[in-house]
Amino acid sequence: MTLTTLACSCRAVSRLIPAIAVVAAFLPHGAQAQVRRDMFQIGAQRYLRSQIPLADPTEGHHVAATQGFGVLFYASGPDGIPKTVVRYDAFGTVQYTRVVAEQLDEWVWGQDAVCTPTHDWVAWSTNLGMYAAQVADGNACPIVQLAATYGSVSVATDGARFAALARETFSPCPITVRFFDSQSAEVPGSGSVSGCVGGMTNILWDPQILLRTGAAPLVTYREQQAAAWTRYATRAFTLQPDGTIGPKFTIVPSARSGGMHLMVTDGSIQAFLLDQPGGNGNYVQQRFDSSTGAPLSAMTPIPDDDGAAAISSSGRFIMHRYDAQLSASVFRMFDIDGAPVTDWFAPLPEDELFPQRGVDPFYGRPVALGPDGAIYIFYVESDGAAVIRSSMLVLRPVVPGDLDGDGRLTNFDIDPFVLALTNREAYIAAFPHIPPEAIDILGDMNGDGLLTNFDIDPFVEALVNGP
Ligand SMILES: [Ca+2]
Ligand SMILES: [Ca+2]
Repeated sequence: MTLTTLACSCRAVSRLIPAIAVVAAFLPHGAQAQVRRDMFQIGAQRYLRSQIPLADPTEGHHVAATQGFGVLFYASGPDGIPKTVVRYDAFGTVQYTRVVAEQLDEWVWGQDAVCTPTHDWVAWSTNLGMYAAQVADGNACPIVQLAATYGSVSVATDGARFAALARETFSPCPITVRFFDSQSAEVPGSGSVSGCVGGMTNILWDPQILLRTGAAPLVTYREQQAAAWTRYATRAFTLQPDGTIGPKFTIVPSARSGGMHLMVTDGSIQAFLLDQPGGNGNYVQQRFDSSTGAPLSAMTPIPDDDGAAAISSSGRFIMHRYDAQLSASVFRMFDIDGAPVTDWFAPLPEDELFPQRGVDPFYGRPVALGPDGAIYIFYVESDGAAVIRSSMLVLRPVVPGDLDGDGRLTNFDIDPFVLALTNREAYIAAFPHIPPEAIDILGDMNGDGLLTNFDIDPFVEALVNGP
């Protein structure tokens, strides 16, 4: 199919497919629920919005994302739900649901997860110890015990290997770090550390393992300032191949408290620090060199936030807060250096999300932002005592004309475009990963909401000259 033959090969097709459609999808624990998909606009960017209710409401949760995929890791209390991983594609379709550990009278302290196109790693802490496991292609690999008591967990990947970190809460031995390949085998000589590492104290909060391509792994942490419970410095050290630690260096010496989120983006560290005491209680953002701790950007206030950040591997990040006036969780995206990319937006009015919500306002968190710009948000509705309902929401940027669904408009979209226009049943059979109700959303080039012959000329125009 060439551009010349494209326009004349298409016969008249006009289908009235509702912009909002409802389909069934498989959900955790064998139950079925309704997936709702429609269009959503944030600024000039259109999104395919997929809302996926969870069959069993759950509270504990972690969300991670990569190109094309997002992972929800959730668990609940002793009377609750096994620790479970659900992988969604950016169209909101469940790829698999996998229980990684049965519930054994454990309570869950913390969770972490990383997501790659082919492997997901999760780590969690319970009263019985800290654990990590890989989930790949729908199979759960053996569970690794990182430590025998509870504490903080962190997992990371550089695409080739995975690292899991555990920090025991009451142990003088601050960290355990272990490295694994994509088959869950421990990587020999990779610098795995178990037990005490030299020169550390137990004043080490929120340690995170960061993997950098072509450089030694990094552990970042908050170190309490002497005699000041609420004041911390953000520091880091490298892990050497022999399992020893390199020199510690300071990233943020200032006396700032509260949450901190770090991730390597293009070899830099993205840091979020709660600007108090003395500040206004909002977060500030700054990037640092991951080898020296030297600042790479000015310290930028993030206005009006009160929520945690989610950072994409592209360096973009998203903040979250509860808007009492809207009675809704709102989100805002920023570029790698803290400039707003969007205004604050409510991804879904809460009355639409939870029509029978309880007396407590629902909250929407956590959130993950993929490098493809897809946003994954896990919503929970509570009546103040228990979780009543929970729901996954996926916002996938719509690239008009992207009928093969890879997130870009290229020549590979010509044949799918023609097929969707001329034979929708054949298109649905050829592109099963694309929800049928998304065809008009993806194929509509002239803004009337439908894929018709009137979209041919704008499609060719966009392909030749860009959107
Ligand atoms: Ca495409
Ligand atoms: Ca159209």
